[in-house]
Amino acid sequence: TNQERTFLAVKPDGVQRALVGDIIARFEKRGYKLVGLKMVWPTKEMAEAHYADLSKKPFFGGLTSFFSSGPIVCMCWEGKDIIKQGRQMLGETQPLASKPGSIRGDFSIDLGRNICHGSDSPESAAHELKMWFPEGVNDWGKTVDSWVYE
Ligand code: YYY
Ligand code: MG
Repeated sequence: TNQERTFLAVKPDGVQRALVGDIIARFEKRGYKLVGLKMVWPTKEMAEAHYADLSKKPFFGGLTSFFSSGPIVCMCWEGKDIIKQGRQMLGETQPLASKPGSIRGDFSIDLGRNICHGSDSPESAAHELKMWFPEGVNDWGKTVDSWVYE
């Protein structure tokens, strides 16, 4: 099946702007299962590890300072195609390219303040979940799944 898990996070700007509940509600209402949730204030080192693949980019310093500027909300969501669907629900990296109805399209204007993070592949999801949820997540059975999946 395409049942899988992804790492999604509300970045410091989304926390400051009180968008945590709205963002969680979107995934919850869509039918996905929340299996991990916690608030973490990343150190600069954690931000640099999280965005390690972008370390050569000119915006890396600003990005990692921003990402460690306040607490983030770390989530693990589970469900069919959640990695791709999660990216779709986030919107494009560029707010200008993000359609209304997506999180970035509804709430953001500038690239460096685009509210949310989502794993972009099965490999990055596994890597990011290991990094942010080393303690593991919760394997619980969601009883409405037979009304979400055919
Ligand atoms: O995965 P996603 O967040 O959509 O984009 P990435 O290409 O992984 O970049 C991570 C993060 O870096 C992006 O959300 C905003 C920021 N950023 C930037 O500030 N300037 C760029 N030219 C590209 C990305
Ligand atoms: Mg990315």
